[in-house]
Amino acid sequence: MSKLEVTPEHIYQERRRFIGHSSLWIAAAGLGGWLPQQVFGKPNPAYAVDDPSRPLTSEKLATSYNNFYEFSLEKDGPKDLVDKWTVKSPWTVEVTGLVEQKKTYKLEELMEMAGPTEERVYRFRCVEAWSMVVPWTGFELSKLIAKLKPKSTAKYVAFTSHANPNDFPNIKKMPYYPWPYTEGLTMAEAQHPLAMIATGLYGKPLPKQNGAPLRLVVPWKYGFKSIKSIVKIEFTDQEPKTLWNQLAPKEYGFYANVNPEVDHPRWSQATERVLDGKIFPTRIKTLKFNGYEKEVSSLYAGIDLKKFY
Ligand SMILES: Nc1nc2c(c(=O)[nH]1)N[C@H]1C(S)=C(S)[C@@H](COP(=O)(O)O)O[C@H]1N2
Ligand SMILES: [Mo]
Repeated sequence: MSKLEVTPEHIYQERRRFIGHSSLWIAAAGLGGWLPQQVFGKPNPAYAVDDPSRPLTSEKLATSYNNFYEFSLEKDGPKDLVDKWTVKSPWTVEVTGLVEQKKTYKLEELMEMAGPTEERVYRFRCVEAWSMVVPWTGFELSKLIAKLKPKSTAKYVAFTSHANPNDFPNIKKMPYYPWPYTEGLTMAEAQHPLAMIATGLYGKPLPKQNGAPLRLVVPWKYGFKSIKSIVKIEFTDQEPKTLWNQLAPKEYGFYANVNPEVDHPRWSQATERVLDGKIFPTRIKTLKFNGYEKEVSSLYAGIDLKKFY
């Protein structure tokens, strides 16, 4: 990747403004009531990354360097392999478990319940020690949870990804993985205002390789918590099993909070490689809770983060 492929923030902002006022808006409006809302969610200035050492990642890199193991273990695999997958419309999400509004919902219905979408620029840090800064469009998970009315006995929220082997080729190639991809959060984490369901990226509908049509984004945790292409949300009183924890429990815990002081058994987490397309990527210091310490540390008061990694 050359430096030219990196979109400086102001160019991206210009483009966003242009899209906002152009005929594209009218074209998108014809595709269904919910689409303009999700694509053009207004930037929320309260969630910006104002740090010159962490510029916005180029859209090209964020949509071509992916972890989506159902397609491929290679970073550049998913973006091509997704072509054969037609995202089902309407997309449905089963809401089940310890919750009053148990039902299989159309994505449009969930979006209606959660209210208008907005755009937030978040830091995103993979457990493999690379990181990006990208604008997600979506809604606060807490807003949806409030409408779904979990029972007081619910302690966790479990998420499951789509797992049709005809859509996701690597499921057939690696049948010994505990598919479907699963993840989970405590109720307090899921209700934290930073936890987001994303339906868009860079002002466009979420690309398939980034987890279309909806994914979780939990910016203070390692990227693997941000599960893609969600088909099921379950409220439960048991700590949910997660794919990575089942595969390698000593390496990938349930909490997975970004923490420069707790190394992965096989590598340091003190620094990270900026996804900038350079042959020698910029290395920066990793921030506790990925820079969201002020916002989230109270969730973990008194908890030994080395033990609950
Ligand atoms: N279903 C599913 N969700 C997933 C993954 C995956 O392989 N399958 N990879 C995770 C990991 S390890 C990371 S770092 C992020 C990557 O998201 P991105 O490709 O949009 O950057 O997705 C997470 N969500
Ligand atoms: Mo990751």
